[in-house]
Amino acid sequence: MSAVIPIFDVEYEHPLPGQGAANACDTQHAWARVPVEPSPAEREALKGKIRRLLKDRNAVMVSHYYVHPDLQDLAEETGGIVSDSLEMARFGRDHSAQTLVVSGVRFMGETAKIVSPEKRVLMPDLDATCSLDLGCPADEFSNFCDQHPDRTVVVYANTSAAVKARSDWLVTSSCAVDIVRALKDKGHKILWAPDKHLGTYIQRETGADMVLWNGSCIVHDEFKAFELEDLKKQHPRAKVLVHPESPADVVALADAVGSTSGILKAAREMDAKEFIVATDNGMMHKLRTLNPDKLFIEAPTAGNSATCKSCAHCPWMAMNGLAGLAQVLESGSNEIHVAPALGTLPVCQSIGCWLSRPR
Ligand code: CIZ
Repeated sequence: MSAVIPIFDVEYEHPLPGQGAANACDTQHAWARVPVEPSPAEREALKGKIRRLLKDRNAVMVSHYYVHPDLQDLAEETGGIVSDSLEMARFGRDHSAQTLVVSGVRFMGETAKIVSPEKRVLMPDLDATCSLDLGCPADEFSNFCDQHPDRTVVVYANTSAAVKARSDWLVTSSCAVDIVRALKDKGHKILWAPDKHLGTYIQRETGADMVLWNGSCIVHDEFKAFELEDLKKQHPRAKVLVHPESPADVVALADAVGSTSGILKAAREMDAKEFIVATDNGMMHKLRTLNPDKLFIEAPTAGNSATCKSCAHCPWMAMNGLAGLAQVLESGSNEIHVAPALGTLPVCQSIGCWLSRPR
């Protein structure tokens, strides 16, 4: 008999219609079903089955840094990759396997499919979503763009295929600052979506004229500056690594601000033995395995006397499990489809980033 999978209520912020750039939001509810941890024996059996099925099905695992350590280790051990969404898509495109099994959230599967339209892209759970994607519905976003026809539309990868298709440029946090700076130097005014904190950070770094969609990531939005200052006092030698989806007062306390790959690089290169890390705690696995001589501490997500909501881990990333992975490999179910009209983003490799179609 299969175990009952608990369903969690997840709150996220949704900009009120017509007010994408203003501060008005309402709180909406979504859900996540997070598989129970298998027993050690079940875990080994599932891993063995997945290894065998990957070979039988000519498939490769592509996992994000935020998913369960088992799915990260298994991806690497079987010739796949653990990385950010940009590298996941590129790796999938360049690999000879005809089936990609993407462990992450839905926009990552869609992006992999857009970049590799001829391949089959499967995901352990197609309902694994993202608050940035949910908080930026395509029709509302399109209206917002229509209100700003003079602006170049730059969107973050954490969006649906339909929102991507409405954009001029598509970026990840690893290249957003460079792309917006280059656009600003060419005289463009920017419409940015959906993450307001990342948008604020890019605006400060580049000085570009930007209007921002008012979305946020439920994980990064929860990091707390006051408590982080306290933690820094307890670890005076620790360097603080912050993802730019975090609030500006948290970013202001950082020794290094970076995307997931930027945080990994900073941890490797900085001359320190202790780090406080403000990003999804799924990253800790890679940080710790690559830097066994260094100490990594999670940045605080709960205020004084308040409890955390996401507790630094995305509930939708947590929907990826070994059982789901084995099941989709066996059955070929949970395939990602992107409507052909939405899936035509060309990939610009010369500057190492994604660009969308010229207008
Ligand atoms: O693009 C990604 O993988 C995400 C969600 C974050 C990052 O910083 O890499």
